[in-house]
Amino acid sequence: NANRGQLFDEGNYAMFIHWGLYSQLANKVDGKTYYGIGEWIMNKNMAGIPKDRYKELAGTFNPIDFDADEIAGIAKDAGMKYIVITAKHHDGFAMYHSKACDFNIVDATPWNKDPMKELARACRDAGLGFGFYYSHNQDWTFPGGGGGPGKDENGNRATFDDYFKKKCLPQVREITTEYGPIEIVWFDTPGKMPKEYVEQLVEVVHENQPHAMVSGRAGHGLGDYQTLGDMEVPRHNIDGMWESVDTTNDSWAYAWYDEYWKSPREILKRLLACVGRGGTYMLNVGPRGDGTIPERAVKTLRMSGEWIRRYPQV
Ligand code: FUL
Repeated sequence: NANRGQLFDEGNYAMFIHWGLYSQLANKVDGKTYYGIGEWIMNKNMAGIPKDRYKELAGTFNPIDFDADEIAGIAKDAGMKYIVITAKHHDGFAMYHSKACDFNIVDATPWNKDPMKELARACRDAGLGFGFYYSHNQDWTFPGGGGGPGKDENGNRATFDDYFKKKCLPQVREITTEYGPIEIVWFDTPGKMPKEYVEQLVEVVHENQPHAMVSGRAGHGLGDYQTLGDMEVPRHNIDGMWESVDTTNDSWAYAWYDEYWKSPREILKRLLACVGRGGTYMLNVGPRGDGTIPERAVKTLRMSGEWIRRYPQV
């Protein structure tokens, strides 16, 4: 599809959002703080929260202050062109209404709403593109998922193929059909996922969303462009279509202690380093469990946005 690169041609600055059940923990479990990237809190290298206990977090997830128009407005004012948000991270919790798995924000939380319907609409209203992050390989709560439980509820062995057919593929169908036109599906950490699975996912995305791009981390070189390492800002030119993903502070997901904010000047430097070398810069914010974006992140984005508006040719 000749159209597919259009997104990067027309908009090389984007908002990335990591938001999920982990956001309400903010890196603190039973009074103890764990330092690291917040969306990994469940993992054994962080707090090591057992699956069933982690799942209980859905019962208290109630982001009453989530405001899709406000978030879209922040991105727009910053000079960003699209938003990519976690539909499902490694923890396996779907932040949208999934029919394939009831461990999702509508069926499992008291809030009972689908924020992605709202955000997709708000982005369209603001003239922004919209897309989903989807952890296709790692799924720490579904039987057979990468890094997940090896057995189902009845104690039967579950394979990656079980997870793929029951959850991953149906969910990728959902996110590419239920939210209108989307610009990107951002797969991540393919690990040792066999090629035939990645091929199927890429096919589903391209079939349902001919205009959408698949991230460089789909695996097996099947993405539509190159995604650099986490927070990697290149010091040399790079050929082809590529993207850098960065954070406003240190963690992707909200962490209560993480006040290591990059200054607006630092953000601009990193943005310009990417854009100047022909790449796209996707900058992350981590909303709190209540749905609000930390003030310092908002301020940084606004200040760099003011500079961008003054020099629109950049
Ligand atoms: C990584 C993931 O494991 C992180 O949690 C985060 O989503 C980052 C953008 O990609 O590899």
